[in-house]
Amino acid sequence: MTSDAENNFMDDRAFVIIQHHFEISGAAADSWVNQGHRIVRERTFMKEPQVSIVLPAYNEEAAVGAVIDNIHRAMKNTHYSYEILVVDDHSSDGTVEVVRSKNVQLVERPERGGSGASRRTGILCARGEIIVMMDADGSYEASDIPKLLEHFPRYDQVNGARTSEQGSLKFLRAPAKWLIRKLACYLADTDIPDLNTGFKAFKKDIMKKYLWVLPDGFSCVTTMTLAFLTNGYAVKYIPTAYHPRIGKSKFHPVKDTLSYLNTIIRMIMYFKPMRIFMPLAGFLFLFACVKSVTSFWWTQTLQESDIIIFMTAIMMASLGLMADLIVAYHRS
Ligand SMILES: Nc1nc2c(ncn2[C@@H]2O[C@H](COP(=O)(O)OP(=O)(O)OP(=O)(O)O)[C@@H](O)[C@H]2O)c(=O)[nH]1
Ligand SMILES: [Mg+2]
Repeated sequence: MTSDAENNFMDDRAFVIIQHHFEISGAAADSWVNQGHRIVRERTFMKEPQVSIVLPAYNEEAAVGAVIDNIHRAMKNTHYSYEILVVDDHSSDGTVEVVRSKNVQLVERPERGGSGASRRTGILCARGEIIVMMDADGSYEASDIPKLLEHFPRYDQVNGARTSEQGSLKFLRAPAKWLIRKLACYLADTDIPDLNTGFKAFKKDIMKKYLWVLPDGFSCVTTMTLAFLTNGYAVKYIPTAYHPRIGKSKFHPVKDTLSYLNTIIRMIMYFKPMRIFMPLAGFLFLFACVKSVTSFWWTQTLQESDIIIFMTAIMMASLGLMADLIVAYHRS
């Protein structure tokens, strides 16, 4: 509760929720009941679970009930103890009522913050050592959760890589996603079969170190993957089905695609700056060489612009080295 990462989110109003959560998970389960929440199975609340399944939800009354039932069905036959946490963001439909009627924990954010902000809240409220995240819209297969979990503790993060694109506005989103994924693969220097899957499991302690970098919006899931990849953690992908969502999508094609792009650049700048600065410096250096030779050939002298491009290449390389030094210093 008092670590730096957690303190950073007090302005996020998550603090209120965490307080609330600790009340629930401590001895004061009665106060939870008094606040109008129903405890269906005490075990879920009183014992520390091994796995926390977090569902960010905004206006998902049509799907969230079935998603919760499917998760219970999938987890029932495993040896893991678990809890389900639904993080609601001031839904204006009946999401909260549906969630309250189920055997789960409901976390209500005091103000709407976005799916990423809700995921951060979910991470802070989760009691399990492993957190599973999925959408509350019925698009992911809850029956695949055990397949993600079986790769722990060997891997630090396991992602459900979708075998088909069934998202809303897929004709607009698919090419943009492909380009962004290719850029991310180059920058992170590894193959990423599905960069923005919302179906993932990870070790809570590791993710908590990177809470400060998780954005409020949809690109949060991309950031979670890149944070692990660029910091040398073991990330695995398993194929999973993806169905068209139930209910209305909250994804904004232009705003959210731009924020994905921004996220990738930001993550690489934070964790692997040389992957951006060095190719840029190399390109400028080569360009300056070719331009200088051409200038010399025609005018027997170098032009001012040739010197400026050389200097810019050197500055880029120096900036890359300095950024890398800062990253290395912080890691140490
Ligand atoms: N708490 C919270 N959850 C949100 C918010 N916006 C979206 N979500 C949830 O985040 C999950 C992903 O949102 P979706 O609208 O399904 O976006 P998507 O999965 O990228 O796109 P689709 O292909 O349409 O499913 C869903 O469970 C949403 O209910 C929000 O502002 N707050
Ligand atoms: Mg979805």
